[in-house]
Amino acid sequence: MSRVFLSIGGNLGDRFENFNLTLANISEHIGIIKKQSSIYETKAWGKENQPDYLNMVLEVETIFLPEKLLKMTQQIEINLGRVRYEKWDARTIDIDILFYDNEIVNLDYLKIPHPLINIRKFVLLPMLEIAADFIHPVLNQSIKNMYLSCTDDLAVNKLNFKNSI
Ligand code: PH2
Ligand code: MG
Ligand code: MG
Repeated sequence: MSRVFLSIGGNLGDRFENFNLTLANISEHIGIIKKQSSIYETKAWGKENQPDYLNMVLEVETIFLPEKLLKMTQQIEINLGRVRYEKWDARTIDIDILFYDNEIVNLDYLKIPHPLINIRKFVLLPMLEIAADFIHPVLNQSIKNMYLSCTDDLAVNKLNFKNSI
């Protein structure tokens, strides 16, 4: 069994329903959800003039190896109606592999840890809630330290119905 952290994000369609369906798909096809953060409403990062996102982070126990896990997350994105146009465009759902145990993967199409974790508050804040002491295997810093030194100033607001989905 491997311990993975997944970031879920989406800003198109019925965002809450898309999160519900994504969590159900992850439980059914990928593994046991051990922890889930609250849902956060966040300003679009990297590209302006988009609807606000919902974001959350999950800790999942899975038997799948990284490349297979990527395929499964991509299939769930497709099931949820995701269409890819350009980088950082609005989307119904995005599932990113943040960490896979302490492993480092450096393929063209898959980088683990996700390369942008330390500059995105919409990832660090939800992850801080469920795994503050987890150490980034490349940067050798805890989530808490990365959060405290992160200069991203886009709003990340916790919604007040923790774990209602
Ligand atoms: N994902 C992106 C680009 N920008 N901004 C927010 N707030 N949340 C996201 O999940 C997100 C983003 C590319 O994956
Ligand atoms: Mg992403
Ligand atoms: Mg992605």
